Amino acid sequence: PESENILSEFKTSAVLSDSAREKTIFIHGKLGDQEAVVILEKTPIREDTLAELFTGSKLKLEMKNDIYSTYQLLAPAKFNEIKTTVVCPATEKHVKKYQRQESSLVEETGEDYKSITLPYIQKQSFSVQWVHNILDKKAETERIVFEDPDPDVGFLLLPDFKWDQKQVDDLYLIAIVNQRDIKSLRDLTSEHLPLLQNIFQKGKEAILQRYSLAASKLRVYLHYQPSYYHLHVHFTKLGYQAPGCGVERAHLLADVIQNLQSDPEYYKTRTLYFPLRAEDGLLGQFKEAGRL
Ligand code: M7G
Repeated sequence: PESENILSEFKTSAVLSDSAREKTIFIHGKLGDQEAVVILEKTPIREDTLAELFTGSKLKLEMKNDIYSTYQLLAPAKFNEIKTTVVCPATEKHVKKYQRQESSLVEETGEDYKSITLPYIQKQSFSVQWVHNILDKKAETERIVFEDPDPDVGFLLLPDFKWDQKQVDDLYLIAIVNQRDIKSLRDLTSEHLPLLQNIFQKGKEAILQRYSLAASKLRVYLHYQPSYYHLHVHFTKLGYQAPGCGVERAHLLADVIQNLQSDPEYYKTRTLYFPLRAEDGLLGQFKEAGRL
């Protein structure tokens, strides 16, 4: 556990977005001479710590009226933790990813994918170095929840970095496939059914074992477009609205499997719909091609 505070050197240049309801703030700034994005998030209040919270805190009365009263609860330091994510050095693309922006829905035919999207993502997408570090056991090794080492159908299951693993209510894991050349949903054909079925089956079993959460409580899906073009599957708790996970980008793994069973080329040929943010370079490419 690192205790040095790199953030004491942080110089804020702009608030990219914030939400009082989600209790988050996304900040762009500098750490030394490097660009950085810092994300702060107040963590949920956990039922299993309530007794400790109530006995260990001080109450400061704010107002009282009839049967109503409001207080400020002065809780011990450990209850005031703020989950903090630092991206440094951050690219221009990271800054844009976290900026509040208007979105437009794009219609991408199989042809559009080949002529517009693919050339763009081949030169413009986020590095997947962090994914390779996980597969090569150079990072997050102690966080691995389940591993199937098979080179074709194997994958690694581990907590998404959005989840602090303190409570199951906001459970969020990702399964990263061992194969390195599957970029996204668009690359999937019926050949990949054994891989997808393996992830679905073993991922659910591993989550039941580790977190006692039944398969019927899970939302298992892929994003299209993803941010990172190395195939991965999201496992979240049903009912948890993970930030940045709008319905338009999500494709349920169960549906993906069925679609490939009925048409081996389903994801190569179908028109797919997804939102792109105003500043996303890919949106510019669709506009330039007269597809928007
Ligand atoms: P995505 O659908 O490609 O992008 O999912 P999104 O972020 O637009 O949803 C990638 C997932 O990987 C997201 O849920 C991220 O929170 C997660 N993720 C990203 N990074 C850089 C890391 C990381 O370094 N470690 C872990 N464990 N998860 C990450």
